[in-house]
Amino acid sequence: MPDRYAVIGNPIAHSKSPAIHAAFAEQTGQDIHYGRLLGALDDFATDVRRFFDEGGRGLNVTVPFKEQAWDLADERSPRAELAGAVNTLIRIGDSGIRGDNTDGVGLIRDLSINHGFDFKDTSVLLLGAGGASRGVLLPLLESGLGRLLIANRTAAKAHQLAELGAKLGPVEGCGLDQLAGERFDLIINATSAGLSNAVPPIPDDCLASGGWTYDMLYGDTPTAFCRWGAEHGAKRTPDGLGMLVEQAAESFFLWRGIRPETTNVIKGLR
Ligand code: SKM
Repeated sequence: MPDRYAVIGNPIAHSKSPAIHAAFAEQTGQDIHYGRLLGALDDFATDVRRFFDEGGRGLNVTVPFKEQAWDLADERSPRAELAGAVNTLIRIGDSGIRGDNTDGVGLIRDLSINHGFDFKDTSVLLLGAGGASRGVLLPLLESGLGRLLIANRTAAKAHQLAELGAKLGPVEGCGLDQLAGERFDLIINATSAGLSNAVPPIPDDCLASGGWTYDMLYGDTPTAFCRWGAEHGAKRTPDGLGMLVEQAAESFFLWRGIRPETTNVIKGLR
């Protein structure tokens, strides 16, 4: 019998995780089955406990359950602790569950290894102060960047998130309307504006010459924020598909102790 894993979310039909992990399993010769679970909006914890009670070995957790998964975990990694959200659950011992968050490391690996972005001493703008931003805060602060500015429509939320990271690295918060005169080497979109094909309202000239944009969202065609980058002279404009594959690779590593190859898996999803 293969070891069982799954991704749990609501909705879940769109998830590419089963295809990604099937590719990892085939490539590394691991005997696993990775499925999709539609979590009950009012009873996520029961679904998770049932999965593990029935012998499941690990879960990826996606929207809207990452904060509930954080609560449910018996122990958590430092990066999950700061993220306030968990996207990877791992069975420990006979009945324990460990929570981790692989989204941030996925972002950093995609940008630095797959695309060749050098974070050292760069000035980075992170758009949005919700769960997606919080989830990547610690790995961003550990990337070697010179300055991180979190900008959000409600400035107070950006300040709160910046305060969480302030002991760990050079981070500040501000309102989206306070960016005039600023220039960034990298602008990361962690808002969900793109889901309605919109772009956060930022100044036309806030990308430094040779600067990059990165959209955590992905799509079959360039996302609204990738198009914004291209129209504003960005040198490169990756979307979040590589991040999705890299966070999956990190989860696979946590579960199986093997780091899968990702380049061909990303290509296969395009
Ligand atoms: O954090 C990831 C999660 O592990 C899986 C996922 C998906 O399957 O769409 C998306 C992200 O939330």
